[in-house]
Amino acid sequence: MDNDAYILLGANLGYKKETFSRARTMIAKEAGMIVSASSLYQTQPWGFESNDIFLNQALLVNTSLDAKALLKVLLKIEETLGRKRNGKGYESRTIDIDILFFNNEIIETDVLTVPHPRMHLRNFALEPMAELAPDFLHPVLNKTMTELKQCCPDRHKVLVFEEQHVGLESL
Ligand code: PH2
Ligand code: MG
Ligand code: MG
Repeated sequence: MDNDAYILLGANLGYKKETFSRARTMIAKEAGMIVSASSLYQTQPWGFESNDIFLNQALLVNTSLDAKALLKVLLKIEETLGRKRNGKGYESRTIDIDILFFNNEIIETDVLTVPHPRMHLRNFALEPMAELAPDFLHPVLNKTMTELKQCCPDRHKVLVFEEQHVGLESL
């Protein structure tokens, strides 16, 4: 059976736009078809101090993998794209690929929590999600992405860096 996964790319080190492009290519090859993509957003670091601004983008991926297998693939792609972890707290990174939603499922295992437990507190996740899927319902909070964005108290700045255009060839 096919699954719809909303995932979020994030990076604040290196050639972020280029890294995203490589990540999308690898996701399409190893995880499943990228059905849609949000604009690229420039976002202030949330939860830690850094002068390195983030780039974030949400994707809808149609995948035959289950959530655990998808996570494994995404972690491998992170590693290939130079992700280093020190294991404690938030830190700057070349790429982070998080599963925000997996169908309407609620998943709690030792390695994975879906919906992402903090996505509703973060403009950098809500803005791209509200663009991509404004009416998608958070299966735990029972609010749409638009509603969550409107009631989110986060004041970190989020700016469109590069708009997602519909390709001319598809018009
Ligand atoms: N990811 C984090 C912590 N803080 N801030 C922004 N702006 N974008 C992120 O992707 C991000 C963050 C944890 O993964
Ligand atoms: Mg993250
Ligand atoms: Mg992560």
